Amino acid sequence: SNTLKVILLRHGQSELNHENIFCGWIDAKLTEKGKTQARNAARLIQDYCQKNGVSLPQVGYTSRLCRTQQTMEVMLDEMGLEGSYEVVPGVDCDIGETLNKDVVRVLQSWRLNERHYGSWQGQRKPQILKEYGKEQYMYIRRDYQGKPPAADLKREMMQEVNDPGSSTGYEFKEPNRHQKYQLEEKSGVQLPDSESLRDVVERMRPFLTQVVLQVARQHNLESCLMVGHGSSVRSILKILQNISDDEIKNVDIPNATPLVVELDKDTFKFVNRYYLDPETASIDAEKVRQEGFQNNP
Ligand code: DG2
Repeated sequence: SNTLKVILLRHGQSELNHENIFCGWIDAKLTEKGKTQARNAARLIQDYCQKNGVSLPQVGYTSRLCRTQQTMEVMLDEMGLEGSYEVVPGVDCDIGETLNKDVVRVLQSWRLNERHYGSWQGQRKPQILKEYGKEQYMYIRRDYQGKPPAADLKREMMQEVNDPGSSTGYEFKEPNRHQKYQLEEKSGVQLPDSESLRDVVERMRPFLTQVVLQVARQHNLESCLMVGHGSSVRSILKILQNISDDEIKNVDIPNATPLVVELDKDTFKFVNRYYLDPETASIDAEKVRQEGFQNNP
């Protein structure tokens, strides 16, 4: 076939998705439901590849947050690739010159991280909706330029969920993110304390065009697998499909629902895009949109 298949999905349900809490760069884990979702996603991708004569992805990408890494791991295990993949944390483009055909290479990059949700991180969606009102709430969540107030970085990382002793029921500790993002800081990357979707698109674009697409070209790949987040997946779609600043407001990304973006192999022009399970995708996308408007997600 003449197209490159970029297989794209958001991680499975995280502990904070489950609690209806804004997560952003907080490093929440998957719930059991999230893992099941990841296994289902892997099966859909396997069926798709088999039916269409596309080889399974040889290269995968995740963010530096563990919910995408866990999703990838569960998926690769489900595909029978347990033990035959290698994980390479990287800043930008260090995927290496050669690929071993029997080993899936998974590159982790901060550029695939979720949008930094500023001071909204760790806060309950219904609570923020009440504080800001419907219009501001949706503006900051979905407008291309919408940006929450900057975070107090001391509250950045949620270490333990479910601490009944703290006022929100959640305990924040301060292992500070310098520890986690040493690699990035050494390379001079300026890490954000709040981002709009525009900011995410700006940090994503060079990674997509200079790494993901170039690696596909260099190794003549038929497909690659990207596990991102709500807003990082929206950014990838915006770039690959050239969606307008206005239209992207209406796009919501459900958990662990694989989406294929077909690009012309030579020009990387957008050819087609489809969910592997379109009915579930549209129901679940609508639920994402409504988050905060009811207490139970
Ligand atoms: C969600 C997106 O991101 O929230 O940061 O809470 O994909 O990492 O679970 P993800 C978060 P919304 O923008 O959809 O409210």
